[in-house]
Amino acid sequence: MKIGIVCYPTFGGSGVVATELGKALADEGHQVHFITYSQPARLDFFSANLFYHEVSVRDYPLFDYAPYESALASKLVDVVRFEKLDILHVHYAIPHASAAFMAKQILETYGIYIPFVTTLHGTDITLVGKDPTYKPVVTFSINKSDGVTAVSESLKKDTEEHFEITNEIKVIPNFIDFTRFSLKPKDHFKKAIAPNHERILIHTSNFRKVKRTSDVIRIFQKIQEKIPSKLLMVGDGPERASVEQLCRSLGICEHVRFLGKQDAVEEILSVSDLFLMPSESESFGLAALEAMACKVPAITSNSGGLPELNIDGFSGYMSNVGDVEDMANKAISILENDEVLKQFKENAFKRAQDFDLKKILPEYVNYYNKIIAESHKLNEA
Ligand code: GMT
Repeated sequence: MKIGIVCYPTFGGSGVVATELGKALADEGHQVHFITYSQPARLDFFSANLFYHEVSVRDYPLFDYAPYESALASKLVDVVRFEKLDILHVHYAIPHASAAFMAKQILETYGIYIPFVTTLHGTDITLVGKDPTYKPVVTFSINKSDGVTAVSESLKKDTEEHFEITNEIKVIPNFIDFTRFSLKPKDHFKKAIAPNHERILIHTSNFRKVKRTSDVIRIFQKIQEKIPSKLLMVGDGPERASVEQLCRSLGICEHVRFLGKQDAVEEILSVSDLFLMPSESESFGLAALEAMACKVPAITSNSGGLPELNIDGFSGYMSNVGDVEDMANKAISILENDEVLKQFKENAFKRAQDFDLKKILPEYVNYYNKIIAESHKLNEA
């Protein structure tokens, strides 16, 4: 199959899923074309089946806002025509689904009929998409997609609740590649972080408000009062400065390290004992799955799709959003006993295996085949 993938090429979850999916499809022999405005963060190697087409937006003094959506649609038309793609798969509805729809319409004028699949990731629905600024376009482009997938049942439900959806939404959960995410021997790094065998807690995110990063610090402070521990804060974003300020005012800076954006997250996860994700909303929680794959249990909120990933009392624990006290107590109950911690680590790994790339990839391939077959039927009629 020849597949075009559109995504945000950044460290965000949707871009990571899109890139990992494309890489896995290419490994299976499919030809995969990434169409984005810059090289995706995890696409930094050569593969015979992987192609990258950059969308460049021409600036002009008239434009206060450069028309990225038009540039993307034009690029899609070009790539589909000349690379003879079978299907387009766009990740994150805004503005990728509407650009794909426009490209599809233009391509029909050339006698080319290409179906497109839209994958909803979370904030494209729960935060940005349902804002009146974008809602009519998001609703329209979801309904006009030839296939729609959501990364959790919760996101599917949210979408159906907040938009007038006439299309069937298929849930295909996010996945993990165990060849990359697994426990790595990094004892020297562990010693450097926790020289006195302190427990190591970790949070990875884009430090947006929705991640409640200040809750991470407050949970850690409570844990630290009971159990000698260190906190690794991985990632960067708008909340970083205020979170650092909070550490200073709580007087816990010496126990917290801000590592910024990191490529080899799996190595940092490998030295960690517990993952903290107190998010306000989380359609799936890919970062928690990455942690679990490296045998790191997770303390998460129970919002959005997190209950579909984290099994309360098994792979970690869940609490209500904002219940810092409860999250800290549950973390302590895991960390205070070596045997309990060991068991939770094994359980987290076991749970992560349910989302093994090898299990989820065929779901996408089968879905593409179904959508392509339906589209052929429709266009022959
Ligand atoms: O979490 C973010 O802010 C990034 C965002 C994205 O679209 O890049 O992540 C969303 O998609 C991820 C991959 O499907 C999910 O694992 C995250 O839960 C989801 N984030 C939210 O719903 C807040």
